[in-house]
Amino acid sequence: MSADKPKDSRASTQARILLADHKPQIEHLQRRLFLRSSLSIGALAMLSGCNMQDGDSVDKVLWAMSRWNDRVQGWLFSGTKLAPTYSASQITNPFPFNAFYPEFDAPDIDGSTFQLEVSGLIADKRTWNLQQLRALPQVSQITRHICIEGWSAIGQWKGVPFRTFLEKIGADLNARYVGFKCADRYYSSLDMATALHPQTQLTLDFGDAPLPAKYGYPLKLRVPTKLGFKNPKHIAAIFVTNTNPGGYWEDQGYNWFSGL
Ligand SMILES: Nc1nc2c(c(=O)[nH]1)N[C@H]1C(S)=C(S)[C@@H](COP(=O)(O)O)O[C@H]1N2
Ligand SMILES: [Mo]
Repeated sequence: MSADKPKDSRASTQARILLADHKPQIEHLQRRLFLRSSLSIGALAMLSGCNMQDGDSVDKVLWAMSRWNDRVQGWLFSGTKLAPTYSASQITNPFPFNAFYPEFDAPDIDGSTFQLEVSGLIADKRTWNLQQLRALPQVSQITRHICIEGWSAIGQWKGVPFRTFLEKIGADLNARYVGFKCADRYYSSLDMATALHPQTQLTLDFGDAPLPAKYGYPLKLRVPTKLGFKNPKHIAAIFVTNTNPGGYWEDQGYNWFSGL
């Protein structure tokens, strides 16, 4: 499926029309069924079979489908599908800012004292400063960031292939999840296949300069195979675990897998 044209756009349009009377549910539906046509159609069938006046039962069905969706996508995902890449002339300028707060509230972090914490199922629990992270191999890529709120933008990010970093810290690559804690209380997590994906990047630069505060200084994770909310900015700590750590939006109903 191309990142530009989700196959289910017709089905989700139908869903929007059908659910026009159920405004509180619409936003959730869009978030949870955004990515998969089979689920959109299945959801409509199931929803029409349940009492649409009853917000609770609609919600239960959606949660069940969302969990099923995560499982199936996890089974199908090969870890090899590549997100499209773009040329420098296609870069979006200005690039949009997004967070759960306005831009002027973006955390102001001192890079000279910054220490990335690493923990969980890893061999080497020493912290990392920015100099050490910059001494690792750096790769640049131009990809599309897709936000669930309905916008997308092309940007260039440079950093350490995340697989390289996980290998450096002796992470158990058979563990199930990698979790992220951010300086602004945001948090998120990825399945290990996505963490090891060749395009998943521990990012230090936006364009040719260090990440500006609004885009995640000093460190973010760029995951072009996932929706924007699974790209944590201002990363303070990374941990490897077999228990799903959830995430800031994931725990409020956004589909956890949300990607290829
Ligand atoms: N720490 C942190 N990371 C975050 C968020 C946030 O609020 N805090 N918002 C997420 C969402 S929903 C999006 S779309 C992208 C926005 O990244 P940008 O500001 O570089 O466009 O960051 C993601 N990562
Ligand atoms: Mo987003």
